[in-house]
Amino acid sequence: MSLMEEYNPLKGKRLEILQPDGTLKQGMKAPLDDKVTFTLYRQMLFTRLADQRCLSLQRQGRFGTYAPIWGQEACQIGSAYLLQKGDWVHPAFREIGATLMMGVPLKTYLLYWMGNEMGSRAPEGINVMPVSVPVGSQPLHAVGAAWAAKLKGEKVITLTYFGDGATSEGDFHEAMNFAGVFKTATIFFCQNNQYAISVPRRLQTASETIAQKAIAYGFDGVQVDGNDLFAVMVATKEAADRARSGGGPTLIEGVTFRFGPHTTADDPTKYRKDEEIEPWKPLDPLVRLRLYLKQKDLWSEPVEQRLTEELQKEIDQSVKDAEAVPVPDPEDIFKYVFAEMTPSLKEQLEYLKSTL
Ligand SMILES: Cc1ncc(C[n+]2csc(CCOP(=O)(O)OP(=O)(O)O)c2C)c(N)n1
Repeated sequence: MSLMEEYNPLKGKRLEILQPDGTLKQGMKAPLDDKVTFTLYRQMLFTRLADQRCLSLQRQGRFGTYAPIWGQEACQIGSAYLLQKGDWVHPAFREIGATLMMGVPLKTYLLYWMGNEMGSRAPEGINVMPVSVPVGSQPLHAVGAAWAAKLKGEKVITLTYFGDGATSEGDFHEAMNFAGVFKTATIFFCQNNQYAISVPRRLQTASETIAQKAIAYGFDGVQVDGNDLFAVMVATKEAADRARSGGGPTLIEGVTFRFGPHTTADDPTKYRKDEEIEPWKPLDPLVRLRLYLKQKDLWSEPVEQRLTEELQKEIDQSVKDAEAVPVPDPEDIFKYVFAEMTPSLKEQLEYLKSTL
């Protein structure tokens, strides 16, 4: 029986492998050897530390705004790790983990949030689309790109990330429908972090799971513990194998929790009580991986300290490099919309110039 059959969302089952105490669920195997597990733990820690730095850069006025990943590292690192050269990531706006995992330099990612459009350009050969702020728009792009690749006979997968809130957008349903009909090689990764700004998951949809929405579109969906790196990887591997072999799309719902604010412009204390956050703390994706690695003598406090120092240095350098890039000309914001500026854009540009 395939994983997707066994974990058909209508059976009410959620794929879990690595338990919060760091042990494997009975009968389950780790999908990775210890060396790679450690490397991915390091990547998750890098992401968390970089995320914390982004928050503090915003608080110091050195960033415009920022949408923190805090808590969702396993969803992104476990899934992006499984992509191959030539595959594409279509992110929303919270995807620092997947973006860095794909090989985009941290400096580039920082530039985007510093307001420099050069931050939207991944280096040649690293296929990460720019941040997509309009909620739910990027699944359509991912399906279109996968369909184009299919028509060209290329075995390319597109992996798109979005939140639980995005599943209420028409775009999401159009993308799912199109992907099902044309059997595109798309992995839809919903990070169900329980909230769309202040709207809780229970007010988002009457479906019991988000994963089950795939069934209506004629393909498989699976719900996984999104704080469990191993479960995310096993589900993504099956989805990727299926997509690559022409079997079409898959919807993965990673059940997780956003520990931080929606963005730096949000105050979650207005809609979320501490009692709600507490039960999620022991489920933290980094904590359980640490416990797992500790049992194997691969993690200890001194190891964590050494790693942290090493990674903080890398982050310091990236911040320095990003801040050394000249601030873009405000006129640039008018330049990339049309080949030739429309009269109203010209008018707005003149107005902006008069105020500078
Ligand atoms: C089309 C559109 N509507 C509204 C917004 C404002 N907005 C930004 S993020 C967000 C919530 C998104 O929630 P979800 O999809 O669950 O992702 P999360 O932020 O939790 O990662 C909203 C409503 C937007 N950016 N785009």
